[in-house]
Amino acid sequence: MIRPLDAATRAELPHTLPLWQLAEGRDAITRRFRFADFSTAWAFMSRVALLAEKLDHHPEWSNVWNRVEILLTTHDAGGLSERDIAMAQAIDAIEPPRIL
Ligand code: H2B
Repeated sequence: MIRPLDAATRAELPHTLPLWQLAEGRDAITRRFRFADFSTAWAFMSRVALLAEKLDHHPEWSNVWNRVEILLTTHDAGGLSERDIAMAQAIDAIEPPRIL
């Protein structure tokens, strides 16, 4: 079992992860990405997949052609945990080519 985020860390989320939003109706964060085309979106997803395996933390996500939507939450914690912050920061650090 992983501990859920404490209240102070949660309150700081807009500053810690300014590119992510709180999900509606879930204790989760989301970010939407848009790329030049499907191939670029898929290349990005491949990198996220490798990160997920490395960090042992897996996104809920979807892809429609050049768009990718990622939702992060920690199933073992029943909501947000430090693992989601670490994963979001790792995703944010992926180099371009990415968002248009
Ligand atoms: N990913 C996410 N998002 N939440 C988890 O609780 C989680 C995971 N748990 N990836 C990991 C894998 C766990 O199931 C394995 C056994 O470490």
